[in-house]
Amino acid sequence: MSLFSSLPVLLCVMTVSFSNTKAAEDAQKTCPVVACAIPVTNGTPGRDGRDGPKGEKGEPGQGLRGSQGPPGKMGPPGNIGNPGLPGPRGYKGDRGASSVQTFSLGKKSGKKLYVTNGEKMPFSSVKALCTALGATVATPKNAEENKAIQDMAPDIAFLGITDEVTEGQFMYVTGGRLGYSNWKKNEPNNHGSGEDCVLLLPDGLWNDISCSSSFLAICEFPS
Ligand code: MAN
Ligand code: CA
Repeated sequence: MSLFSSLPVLLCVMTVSFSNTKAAEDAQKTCPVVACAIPVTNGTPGRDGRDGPKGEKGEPGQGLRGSQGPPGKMGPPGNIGNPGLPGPRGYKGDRGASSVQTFSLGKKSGKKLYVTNGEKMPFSSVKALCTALGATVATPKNAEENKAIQDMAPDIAFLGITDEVTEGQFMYVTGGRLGYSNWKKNEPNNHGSGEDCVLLLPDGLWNDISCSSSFLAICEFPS
């Protein structure tokens, strides 16, 4: 390559490399215009270079924000949680139904004490109840006791007398034949399919009745 052909290129490079205006002017004085004005036939443009590196993320846009989309689908259920703490202590419950505490004291007659819980039940239950109390079914042995039971009884009650062992032969359930009775007129009549138990009616008179029917339970304590 000759010096002549390489000079314009060199000078032009010098022209654009000056950053100082004064120096650039000086360079223009020393750089013949003709040198940079040499007609150059441009070649065809080169191919595009490769893509540069990715730029930084831009600032958020200024446009209006769109409306909120619909809710997404429900996710899967979570794991079962731990058991909770024990709850507070509950209120005290009601008193039981068939406790000795529910009996009310009856009237004393001589040495006897009569008690009732006001419940009606078959004769077998009356016997079981009085036995559980350490007592026996109320059994008047004379007119005074009969009156005492009549006065404290709030309703028709069973007496501790039956003819279950021998029909027509009434006896005390504690044993022994009757020494006192107060039958209503035409009683005992063993009505219907049979009546082996005895009721004390509100007027103090007695009537035989089925032992499976339910009437008031009255028990008696000695002494
Ligand atoms: C009537 C009379 C009584 C009998 C009762 C049975 O009152 O016949 O003798 O015990 O019925 O319900
Ligand atoms: Ca009868």
